[in-house]
Amino acid sequence: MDRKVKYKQYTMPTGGWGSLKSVFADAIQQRAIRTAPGLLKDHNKRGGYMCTSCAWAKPGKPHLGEFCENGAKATFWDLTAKRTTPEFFSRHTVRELLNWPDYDLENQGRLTHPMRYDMASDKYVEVSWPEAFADIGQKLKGYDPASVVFYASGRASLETSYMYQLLARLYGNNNLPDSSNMCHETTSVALPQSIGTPVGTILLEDYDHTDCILSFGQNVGTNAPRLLHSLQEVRERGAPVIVFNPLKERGWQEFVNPQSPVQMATNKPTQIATQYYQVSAGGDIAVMMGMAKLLFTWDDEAKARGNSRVLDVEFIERHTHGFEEFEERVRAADWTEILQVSGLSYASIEAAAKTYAKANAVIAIYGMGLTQHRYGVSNVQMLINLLLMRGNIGKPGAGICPVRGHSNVQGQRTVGISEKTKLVPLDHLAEQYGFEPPREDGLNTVEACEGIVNGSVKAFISLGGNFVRAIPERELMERTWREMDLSVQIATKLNRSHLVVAKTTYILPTLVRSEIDEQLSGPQIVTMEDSTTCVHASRGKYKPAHEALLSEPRIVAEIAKSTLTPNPKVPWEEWVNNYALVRDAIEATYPEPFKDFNARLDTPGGFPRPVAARHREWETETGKANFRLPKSLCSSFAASHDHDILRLITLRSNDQFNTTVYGYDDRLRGIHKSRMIVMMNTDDRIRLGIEKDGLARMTTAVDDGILRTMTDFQVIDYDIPSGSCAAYYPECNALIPLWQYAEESKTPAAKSVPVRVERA
Ligand SMILES: Nc1nc2c(c(=O)[nH]1)N[C@H]1C(S)=C(S)[C@@H](COP(=O)(O)OP(=O)(O)OC[C@H]3O[C@@H](n4cnc5c(=O)[nH]c(N)nc54)[C@H](O)[C@@H]3O)O[C@H]1N2
Ligand SMILES: Nc1nc2c(c(=O)[nH]1)N[C@H]1C(S)=C(S)[C@@H](COP(=O)(O)OP(=O)(O)OC[C@H]3O[C@@H](n4cnc5c(=O)[nH]c(N)nc54)[C@H](O)[C@@H]3O)O[C@H]1N2
Ligand SMILES: [Mo]
Repeated sequence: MDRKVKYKQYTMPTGGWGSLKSVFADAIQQRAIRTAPGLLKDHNKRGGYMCTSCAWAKPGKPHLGEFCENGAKATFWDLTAKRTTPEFFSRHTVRELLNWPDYDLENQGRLTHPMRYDMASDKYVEVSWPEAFADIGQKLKGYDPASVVFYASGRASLETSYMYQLLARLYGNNNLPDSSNMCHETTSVALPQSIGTPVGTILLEDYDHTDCILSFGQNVGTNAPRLLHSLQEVRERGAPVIVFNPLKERGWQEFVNPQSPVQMATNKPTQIATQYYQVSAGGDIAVMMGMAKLLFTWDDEAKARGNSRVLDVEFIERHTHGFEEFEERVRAADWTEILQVSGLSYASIEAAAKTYAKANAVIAIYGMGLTQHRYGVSNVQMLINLLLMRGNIGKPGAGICPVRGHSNVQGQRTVGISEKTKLVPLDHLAEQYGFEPPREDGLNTVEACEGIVNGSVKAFISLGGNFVRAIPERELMERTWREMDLSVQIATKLNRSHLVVAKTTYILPTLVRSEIDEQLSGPQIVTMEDSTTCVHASRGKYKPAHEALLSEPRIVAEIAKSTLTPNPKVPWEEWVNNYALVRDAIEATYPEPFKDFNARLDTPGGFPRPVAARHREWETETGKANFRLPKSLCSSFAASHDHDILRLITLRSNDQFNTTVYGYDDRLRGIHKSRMIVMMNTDDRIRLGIEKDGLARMTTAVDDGILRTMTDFQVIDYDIPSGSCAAYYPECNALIPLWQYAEESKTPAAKSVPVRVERA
């Protein structure tokens, strides 16, 4: 191992000077100040561009600097002065580049020219755009449509995404997996069954009215730092914040707002969590079951004494379905099991339930800690049950708040990027464009992987992302990926998915959102939808990294034109000349959510899409909000009686955006200089015979005939519940079996991989 890890618990608040220092270091390293003068002043502002990092809401009245440390980093890496040119590719074979770490690949900077892999020299060579499109079109024409996958990572705009889904459907399939399949797909399955909407119900202003926050499995300081602005205000009003997370994440503990001169001068942090509980990985259903049990007990007592009820009886009666079965299940649940699975004490669960029961309007926030488990759907539905018990949906200051990932991942689903046909208005598309769309469901991420493994997927088009690195089962996937016929990678920076080549592989470089996108009708606007369903316009401000770059809509349109028989109703060329026409087309397909789309582009704070559950209208089969029974008390794989098998959580450091690794420091967790670490409970480490600061090997503890093992992890004694351990994504993806995913949603269960950890 070349880098010896340094670990020292971080005691500074999130934000504050630590954050500013890190932003400056990054700006200098990427030399972005030179390429983008006035950097960040237009960030997330009306008339400016929307951040390319996370999907958190953008307020109607932005702060002077409406960005966070990680949004700034993402922007510097987009606007870097560094370039990955044809000359770079002529100097390095793909075999050589395959040995480079993710950090070094992306740190070469922006891709500048379309490139095609040349097997004879094992290098990428420059190709002209027309030649690339002609060849891709030619090849696509030759395949059975069922054997082609159109993947999207959640960054592309609503305009590009709409064009892309139409391309797939005109081509003849619904094979439109996207990054959300690995992420909040669990949400998209769980919420419609419970409350009849696939998205969260809160708007940013609900944070002004809430009087309690519940947080499960989300790391705010790293993955949605601007949400801390709202949380800080909630805390300043004195409302409690209850956090459940196996790790003591700094962002949920203390925050110094870099926007506040007083706080910066005094360095006096706002305490965020008022109660913090280190639940075991996979223990959340048990926690919520315990809380629900207590609510019933206290409600019984209130009823007996003639006091006001703990349950919102009127809401339950009028708005919900399935309450009796739920009540029965909760009353029957066994405390011993609840405490064992959750890893928490009775007193802790009781204290959390007490705070919850006192509040009139509660927002429940959650992230990958709930969605990426075998029973992730039950995790989310149990959280909804808890909210429903006290009428915490559809009133000001209350609701469910899934914190989405990529900046337009939610929006891509809204405009038709979905493998599930029931979510797409196919009849409408058929009429609008005069064609018969394919009616069978397409492949999601896991099914696309299965298709690659069994050879039925021949071609893979990737609209952004780093699929090979983001998916589970690395070894098998990389091996079988090479058997594919065609891989087309629309990208901004070099990553491993470009280096694991198919028989024919193209890299097609594109603009980033903060760059000026000049087309025939002038500079273009694109749009995206945030985590709270608000749609924002984004205008690029900076000169493109290279004149050879094409925009994403242009690339999608050119692939379409070279592949499909011309259809006069689909004006690819006019759309690219003027994206406002694509927005008109989106409005025609989705008249209600996108009414007056072009006229509403600059609504301060974005314009919200309608969500019926916000008004207590339930678009479910029962016409009510449904209490749903959890499949198990433990959301992870069957509780093992073998104490030597730990549950591995694979998560993000503070220095990465998914597979884009910005550096080797995870400042907020105090981990520096290496990502090859495993955070362990000291008792577990000693029991397993691993010395302090020693090296460990991790092996997946499943019995399916495949050996998945990785070595050279440096062990860190960390404050994490016994039985759980944590290490970084994407390094650990080699340990995750492809078949280990959430039931119903097929989201890979990246938060509870059963592993044996041994001395290396
Ligand atoms: N800077 C930055 N921002 C990002 C990203 C990034 O990589 N970098 N990625 C974006 C994307 S695509 C997404 S999806 C989001 C992801 O943002 P998050 O949802 O925050 O995802 P993770 O970093 O994977 O961390 C999940 C958290 O869940 C906790 N956890 C793990 N298992 C459990 C469990 O069983 N129960 C509970 N209660 N907690 C658990 C972990 O300790 C961790 O704090 O962030 C987005 N924003
Ligand atoms: N073990 C484990 N695995 C996980 C997760 C986990 O928590 N644990 N999280 C999962 C989650 S939540 C997600 S969302 C996926 C992420 O999966 P992906 O979305 O596929 O991966 P990213 O790392 O976000 O993709 C980064 C690449 O996107 C390209 N790119 C960046 N910006 C643009 C752009 O504007 N346009 C285009 N065309 N390309 C661009 C760059 O070339 C960059 O290299 O990973 C999943 N995998
Ligand atoms: Mo994600």
